[in-house]
Amino acid sequence: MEKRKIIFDCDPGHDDIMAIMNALAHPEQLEILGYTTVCGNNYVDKVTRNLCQVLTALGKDGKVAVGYDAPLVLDPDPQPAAHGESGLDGPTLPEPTVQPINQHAVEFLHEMAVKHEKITIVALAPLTNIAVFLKTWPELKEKIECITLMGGSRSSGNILPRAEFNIYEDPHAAKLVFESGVPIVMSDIEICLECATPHTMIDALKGQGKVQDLAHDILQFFSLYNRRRNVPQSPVFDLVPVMHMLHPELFVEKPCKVQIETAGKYTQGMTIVDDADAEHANVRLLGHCVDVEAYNAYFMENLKILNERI
Ligand SMILES: [Ca+2]
Repeated sequence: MEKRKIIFDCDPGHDDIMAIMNALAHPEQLEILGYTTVCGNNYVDKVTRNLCQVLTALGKDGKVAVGYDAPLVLDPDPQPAAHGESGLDGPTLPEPTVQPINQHAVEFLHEMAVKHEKITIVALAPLTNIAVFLKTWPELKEKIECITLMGGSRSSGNILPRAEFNIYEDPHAAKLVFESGVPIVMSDIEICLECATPHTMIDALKGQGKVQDLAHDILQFFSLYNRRRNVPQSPVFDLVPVMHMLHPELFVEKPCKVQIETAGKYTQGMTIVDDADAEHANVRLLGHCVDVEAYNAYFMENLKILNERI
């Protein structure tokens, strides 16, 4: 099987790290060309440091290119309630020996798109970097196999009643990306909730190995919100796009037309999903997971595989 060349555009972020760990477990399928960071869950210096610390803890190198520290138009809106003051509260992490490269995220995306025949962008954060890249070099759109993103919702929200954070944070960037014509795979709130991970599985990670211990500490913090509400599982949002690349057979895809609300007083960042207009579809929506048990079994197995490989 030919390896898929991927770039993570991310704001780590507890769930970003789970996505990255699962991809790192399968270098035979996914070749990580690098990571671009962006302001999202927290400011870009914090999320970049978090990523570099985790890569250091895993003994992994990687090209980390720092991106924008604010959305295109709006002001940053960090989310310490969800991710803590650091943007990745919970685990104890080493001082990073991995350091960002001396190249802006958008320049790095450009270089990779020029250099490789096809790249896939795994977008786990507000879409600021990607929007600027597409706007600056529209001729390189055809080099992007797809943008597989965590963002949006059909009828729910996690920042507003009808808006998901990544799209809400930079709706102008999202609009540019969704209207770009580049193939998009969308993992929205609903599919992420469907694939939520039982807290019993998170608890059982402790003592299984170095990687599992780190994942345990990250997920313990991330699951506090639901644990306090006596909900027995938590969504690990950003993991879904990676699991879809590794196991597409687990998902039912639906072609949809998706438009972005940029200006609504109550609906900033709302994704208007029209699943009745396949003719004008700009998105393959992951509409349903056919085997959530298998999904979470693969999740745990991937952590084990990564532990054996570091
Ligand atoms: Ca994220």
